Amino acid sequence: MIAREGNKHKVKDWSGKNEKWVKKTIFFTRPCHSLLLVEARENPSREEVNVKMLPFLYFRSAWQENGGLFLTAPEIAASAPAPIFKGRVCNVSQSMQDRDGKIWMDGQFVEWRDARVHILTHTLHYGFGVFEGIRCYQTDTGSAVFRLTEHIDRLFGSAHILNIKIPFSREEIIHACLEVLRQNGMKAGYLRPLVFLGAESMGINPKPCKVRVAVACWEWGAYLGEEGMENGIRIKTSSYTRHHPNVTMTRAKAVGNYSNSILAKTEALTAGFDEALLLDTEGYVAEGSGENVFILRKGVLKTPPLDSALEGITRDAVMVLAREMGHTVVEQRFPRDEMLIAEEAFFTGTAAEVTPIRELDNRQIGIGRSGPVTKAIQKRFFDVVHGRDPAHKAWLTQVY
Ligand code: PPE
Repeated sequence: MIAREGNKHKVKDWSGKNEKWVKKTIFFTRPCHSLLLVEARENPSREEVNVKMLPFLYFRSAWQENGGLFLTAPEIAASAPAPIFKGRVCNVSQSMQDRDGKIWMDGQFVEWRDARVHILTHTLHYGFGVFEGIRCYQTDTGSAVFRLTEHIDRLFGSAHILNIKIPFSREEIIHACLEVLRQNGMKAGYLRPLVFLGAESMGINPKPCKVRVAVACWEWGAYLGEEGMENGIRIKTSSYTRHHPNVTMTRAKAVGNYSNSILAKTEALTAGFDEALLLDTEGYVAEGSGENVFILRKGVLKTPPLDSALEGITRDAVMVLAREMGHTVVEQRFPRDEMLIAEEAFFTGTAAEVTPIRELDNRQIGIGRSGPVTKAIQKRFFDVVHGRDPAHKAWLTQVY
């Protein structure tokens, strides 16, 4: 039973035995997974936002008894007082390991909570493995995965670059991706295929280790926040340089490459920005920690060549769509000062989709919010992924 008095709510704690009053209680649900109770004190820091999972039945009765104080994450973003969440609602999430559902591992489905590896797993120690990130969207005629074949081709290409032989065929991995969505009843979400080395042996030489493959899926909202998607994000030039192709091979979407991304991302977040902009070894703009970058400069769309940036599949889609829309698109190096005086800028990525950039290093870019070209490309992109554009149906693989 949840009592309400003004803006205070009486809630049971995790054990269900003790009751206390909290200032603000917000419920939201993530279909297919457990439900969340977010309990926030007035003006807490982000770390103090206390996230607890409650059993489904408790939640359902709480919801009924409470007359529907039951919000989705975007609704919280819209309704929560700004100081409580500081626009970072989508970063409040439950543990990845403690969920209901199924994960595909080495050819079969296992219970979500049983999808474990041994602590001496080679990839955990040396960061040698490859992965993918793929999105599934709802369309008018059911759910569909965006550019599934291209993602699986890149996965096999990444493994080939690292000399890892995937013990499954492309068709088998494609089937695993579709089936994991079906087994979890997921209508829209993010797919994560991972190729990693097992725990057969320690030491740098990976040869004795078995190559293992997993595919998981989960709900993933706007990667850089709903607000960022609408109005643009603030980014900071990183003190970390993007990979040189002879240091880690950048065409591969390799696990180990992400130490560089994590360093850049955390540096940017700590400094109060939303994302990092990494420069290449020559000092030219390369990409974000998990996104490719575009600028509009003197009416021309520019994106850096693939010297050190990942060969993004969204980047490719956006180049195709922008050209169809009549824009000139070039793959050309540009320095960060050119980005400062660009008319518009945006990031692309599977997770980030098309996210406008409104500020770099505390300088406004263009009008300081999402510009007209970015908006039009973003709209076209969302039309395509949601199956509203017949010209690009071939990019969609039907799930249901
Ligand atoms: N660069 C990097 C470094 C990168 O990680 C991504 C994807 C891209 C560019 C864009 O590539 P594509 O998704 O094919 O358009 N980053 C993935 C991982 C994000 C994460 O936080 O995990 C993604 O978007 O799925």
